[in-house]
Amino acid sequence: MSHSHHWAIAFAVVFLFCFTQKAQAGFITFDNENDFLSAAGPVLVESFESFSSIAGQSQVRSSLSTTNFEINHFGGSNFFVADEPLFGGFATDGIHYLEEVSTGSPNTFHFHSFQEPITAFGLFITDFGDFGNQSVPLEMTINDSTTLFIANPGDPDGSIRYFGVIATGGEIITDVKLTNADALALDEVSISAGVPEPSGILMFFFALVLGTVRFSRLRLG
Ligand SMILES: [Ca+2]
Ligand SMILES: [Ca+2]
Repeated sequence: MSHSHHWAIAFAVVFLFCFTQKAQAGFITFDNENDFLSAAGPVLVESFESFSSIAGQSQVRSSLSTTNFEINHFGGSNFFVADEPLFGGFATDGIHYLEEVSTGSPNTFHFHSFQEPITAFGLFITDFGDFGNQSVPLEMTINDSTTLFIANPGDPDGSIRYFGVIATGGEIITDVKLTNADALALDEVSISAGVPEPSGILMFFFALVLGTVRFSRLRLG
């Protein structure tokens, strides 16, 4: 196969990939922190270490104002800043994290009022899916218009998972709602830093294309 054919394959893959991503409403999801961070580029991380906690769950909140965004909570009995592992929830960085007090149908963390438009949002979720209404999935709704499925209940007590979303094609993220019907915990909320450049995500796709071409050579060459 000639070199021109290899380039034809590469361009076809890029074209099909871009086309497919547009069809998916401009959002790509990740369940691996390293993959998310590689594609997102520079991020700001909120680990909740600077927020005071009171041992146990005596300081219940319905909102929290962080440096770069606001959090509101509705459903269930809101949340608190925990400073020790409780009920299966735990910090993934430092010792502080956010812990929902009780189950609800649904329970929602609402992230909004980002200081600048963002294109990437990711976080660690612990202790999802071991309790509460087992018919309600874990979902993330972006800009009140696109709902992304994360997982069905059924994870064991003390489980950990990562979820990240990156906007493509000029989309921005202004509003994020994380909904479930369990009492989950979260930590390390990462958002893209500053006005994004497409280079990070393009390099991620370019690596995929190179992998495809190399595979073709091995198979056909
Ligand atoms: Ca933390
Ligand atoms: Ca739970």
